Amino acid sequence: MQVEEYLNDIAEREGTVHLTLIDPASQSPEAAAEIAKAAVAGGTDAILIGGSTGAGGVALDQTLIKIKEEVDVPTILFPGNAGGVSTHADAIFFMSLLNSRDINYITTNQVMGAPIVYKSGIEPISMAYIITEPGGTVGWVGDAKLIPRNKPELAAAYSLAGKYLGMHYTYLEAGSGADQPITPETIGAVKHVLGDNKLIVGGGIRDGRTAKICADAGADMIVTGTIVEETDDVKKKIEEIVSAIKK
Ligand code: 1GP
Repeated sequence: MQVEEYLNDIAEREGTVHLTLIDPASQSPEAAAEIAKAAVAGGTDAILIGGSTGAGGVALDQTLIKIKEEVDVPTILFPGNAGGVSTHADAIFFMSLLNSRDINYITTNQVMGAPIVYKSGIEPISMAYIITEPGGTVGWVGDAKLIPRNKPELAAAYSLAGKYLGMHYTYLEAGSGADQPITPETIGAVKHVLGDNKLIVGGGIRDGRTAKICADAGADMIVTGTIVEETDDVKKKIEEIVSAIKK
């Protein structure tokens, strides 16, 4: 089954998808594979692989190879730039940072990466990427004109533009390690205009309660990354979040 269909099917049947983000720059490929294995045991639906800095090249390829030896769920690239493409993944979030001030993050990296994706046969999943305050490293690197936390209508307008441009998914990002996730008001306003188009929410989600607030507000998919790097028990932590967001 295609990865996009796999994710959409889970969103329909189980209410919400859980995605575990692993940054290849944060640990060895072997350690990343152990995290992925524990996250899958905890109920995560797919592994996202990417990061804003140092997340390409040999580290990315080796991390994917080791993860695929340990888990059967799809591996999806979440690239910070064209260097975040690897032929070892199953799919790629083929994304444009809609609120960047830098054309490199809106179209140029996509132009550089597209021929590699075409030749590799990995599945592109078109996605609008929108960063809100506080934005973190990805907001700085991507030169995003951060959407204020109290301006849901701006996030909704960006999301609608992405939908009208034909993007299937919308990713609302608060930045990895954000002190607070996207507000329920913003999530609700965006989901309202997206309708059946899928909404991914990430950044600053650290527990089941917060994940459930985001899911109840309208998120179809929840991404967590920092918690798997910080916790001593990845399986238990992912179980806590997955059990809070699934029907
Ligand atoms: C970052 O949204 C993801 O791109 C995940 O954020 O690391 O805060 O879970 P966290």
